Amino acid sequence: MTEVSRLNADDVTTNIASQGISTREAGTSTMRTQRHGGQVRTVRPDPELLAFARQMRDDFARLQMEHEFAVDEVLTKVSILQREFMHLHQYNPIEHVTSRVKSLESILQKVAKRGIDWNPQAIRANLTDIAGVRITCSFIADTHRILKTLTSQTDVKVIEVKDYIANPKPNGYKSLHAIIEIPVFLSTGPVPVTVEVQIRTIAMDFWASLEHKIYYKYDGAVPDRLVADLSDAADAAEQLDRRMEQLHTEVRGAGSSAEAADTSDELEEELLLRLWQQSRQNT
Ligand code: 0O2
Repeated sequence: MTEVSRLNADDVTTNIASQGISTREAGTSTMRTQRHGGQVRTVRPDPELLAFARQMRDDFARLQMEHEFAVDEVLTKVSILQREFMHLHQYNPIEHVTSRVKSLESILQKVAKRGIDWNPQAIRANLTDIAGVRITCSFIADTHRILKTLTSQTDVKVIEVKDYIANPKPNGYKSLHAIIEIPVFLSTGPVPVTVEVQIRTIAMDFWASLEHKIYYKYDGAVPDRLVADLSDAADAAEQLDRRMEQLHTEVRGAGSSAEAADTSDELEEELLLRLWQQSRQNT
C-alpha cells in the first residue's frame, strides 16, 4: 500500500482541497493557479495524490452507479408485487415508495466515522445502506406481507432482518429493516449489491420523520420533555395503526373485496360472451 492510500477520508479530502482539486475535478484538471501578491503561480499537484484522487473518483462513481441500478431493481420488484396484489386482491397494500443512494459526502462521513478501510471492497462489505428503499404500507399486516414476498424471491439474498415493529427502539422507533443482496447484471457479469429496505406504516413513517427532524435539530441531545412526548406520540401512532387495521378488516370481512371481485368477474364474463357470439357470427 502506498503512503497516499493509507490516508484516512478526512486527510484525503483535506489534502486534495488544500491542493485546489476537488474529487470531482481531479480527473479533468492537473494544474491550478494561485495568486500571491499580484503574481499568478502555477501549482502542480503531487502526482501520486492526483493518481489516487482519480482512482478514487472512478471507484466511487462505479460504487454509486451499481447501487443506483440495485435500487432500480428493487423498485421494479416492488412495483410488480404491488400491481400483482392489486390484480389478485383488488387492494393496494403499498401507500408509497421512496428511494435514495447515499451521496459521496455522506458515504465518506460514515467511512471516516466507522474507521472503515479506504477501499471500495471494504466500503461495500461494511456500508450496507448506500442504497435505500423505503416502502410505506397502509397497515401493519401489509408490512410483514411485503417483507415476506420480497425476501422470498430466489434472486434476493437476505443478509439481515431487524423487526423494530415487534421490538421497537427505546425512543419508540418502529419499522421493519431488511438488508438484502441482489444481483445487478452489468456487461462484465452479475455484481451482488446490498440494499437496505425499510418497511413501515404511514403512522410509523410520520413519527420517524418528525423524530428525525427533532434529533437533528438538537444534534442528538433531545431534551427529556421532548423524548417523553415522542414516546407518547409513538404509542398514539401504534393505537391508530391498530384501530385503522381493525376497521379495514371489518370492512373487507363484510365482503367489499368479494363484491369487487364479483363485479370484475361479471364484466369479464360478459366480454368473453360477446366475443364468442361475435366469432360465431363471423363463421
Ligand atoms: P439515514 O440518514 O436515514 O440513512 P447503521 O445504519 O448500520 O449505521 P444501525 O442503527 O445498526 O446503524 O442500523 P438500523 O438500526 O438498521 O438503522 C438504520 C436506519 O434506520 C437509519 O439510518 C435511519 O434511517 C433508520 N432509523 C434507525 N433508528 C431510527 C430512529 O430512532 N429514528 C429514526 N427517525 N430513524 C431511525 P441512518 O444511517 O441513521 O440515517
